[in-house]
Amino acid sequence: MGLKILGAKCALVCNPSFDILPNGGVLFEGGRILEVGDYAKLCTKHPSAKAHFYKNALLMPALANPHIHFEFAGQKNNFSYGSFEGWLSSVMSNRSQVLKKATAHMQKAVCEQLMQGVASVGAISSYGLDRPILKESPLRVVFFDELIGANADITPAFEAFSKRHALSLECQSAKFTPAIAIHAPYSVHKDLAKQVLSTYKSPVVSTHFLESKAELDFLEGRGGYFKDFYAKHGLSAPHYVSPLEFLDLFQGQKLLLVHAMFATKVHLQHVKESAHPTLISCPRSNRLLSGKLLDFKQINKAGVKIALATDGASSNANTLLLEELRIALFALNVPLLEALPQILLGATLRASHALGLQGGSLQAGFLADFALFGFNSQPNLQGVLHWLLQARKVQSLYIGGEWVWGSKRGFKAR
Ligand code: MCF
Ligand code: FE
Repeated sequence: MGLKILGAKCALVCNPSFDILPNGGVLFEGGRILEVGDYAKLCTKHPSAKAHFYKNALLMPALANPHIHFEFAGQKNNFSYGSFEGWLSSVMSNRSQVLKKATAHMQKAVCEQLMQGVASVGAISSYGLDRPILKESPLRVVFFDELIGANADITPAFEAFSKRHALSLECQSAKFTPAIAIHAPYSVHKDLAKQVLSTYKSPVVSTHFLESKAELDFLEGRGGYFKDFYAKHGLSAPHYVSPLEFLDLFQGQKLLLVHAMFATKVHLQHVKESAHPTLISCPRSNRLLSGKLLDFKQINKAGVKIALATDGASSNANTLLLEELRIALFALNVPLLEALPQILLGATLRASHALGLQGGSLQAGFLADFALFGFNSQPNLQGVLHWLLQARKVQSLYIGGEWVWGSKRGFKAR
């Protein structure tokens, strides 16, 4: 413990105005940031603090990946891509094969997050297989026990969920926050969702929403793919009168609304008025399953905050967040230099806020989770753009003020 100062050639504050500080620094203690500013000035003002300056580096709040399925980390070519319907059918037939080899792949996926500079994750857990691994990992975890169960007899699914969630609640700590995910409208009976959400308080709630046209057709009573789906799998169909009835499950909640590819202005307005949503966009997953990317312009226009995530290897090529951010930079329908802050805030400040954490920005009172990357450009927007184009690996990662990954530099007394 004790006061510490970290500094670097370029400090990316990740505040809403996207400030960039040349030779910037942070003063921190006990896992929280105390002050942010010019590194040399911080050192003069706090002579008792131990300090380290990273010369050719970029200092930023550690990244957050607010939506990832670790349990499916072993998925390589078991699931079919190109249409949501084909994907879901392949999940139904092949998921047990993928889950069999989960453990080693989950460990690797955790290391990959750290290696990318990710400190916080929103982990969607369908079975609880990832709980012990994430609990033991250095990551800051919001652990979403995911509810699935379409049958009208809700008791068995409620009891099974309660057992899993009780195990997660036992793991609660400063770095492990149990929470609830309602999988999707097509897989969760509304009475089951209501019972879970009224029985257990969750700091934030996550849900997959309108990822596909098939789901919109189903919710608007047009049949389509889901018409025969339930009978084919020996399940009963959940029923909602409209997408709005599903959204009403989350009244007053801090909500991670994942995908929302087919959400209309009316849906977005409704959820904005009834809950506190952040739309979590997973660009590669959306391209692979639904064919296209989210229309960011539309979402910005609707005034809904956006964060970015990788989703799981179940619907992606890998779970490397820096790669996801670059793809977003190339593909979004927003001018490049407007997209850059939006993307970086979407994987820091907004992602952390969506997870209910006070992190993702270099500001007093925020979590002392820092990522340092090699940086050879000028400390300005162009420099940051070139950094993102090239960034492959974090140089050092600190979580809760402690070094956890990469090269370890000693702080020196002065
Ligand atoms: O986000 C993607 C695509 N949409 C829905 N679900 C999942 C995604 N990646 C993994 N899943 C899991 C989900 O958690 O697939 C299963 C659930 O366990 C689908 S329900 C049979
Ligand atoms: Fe997902």
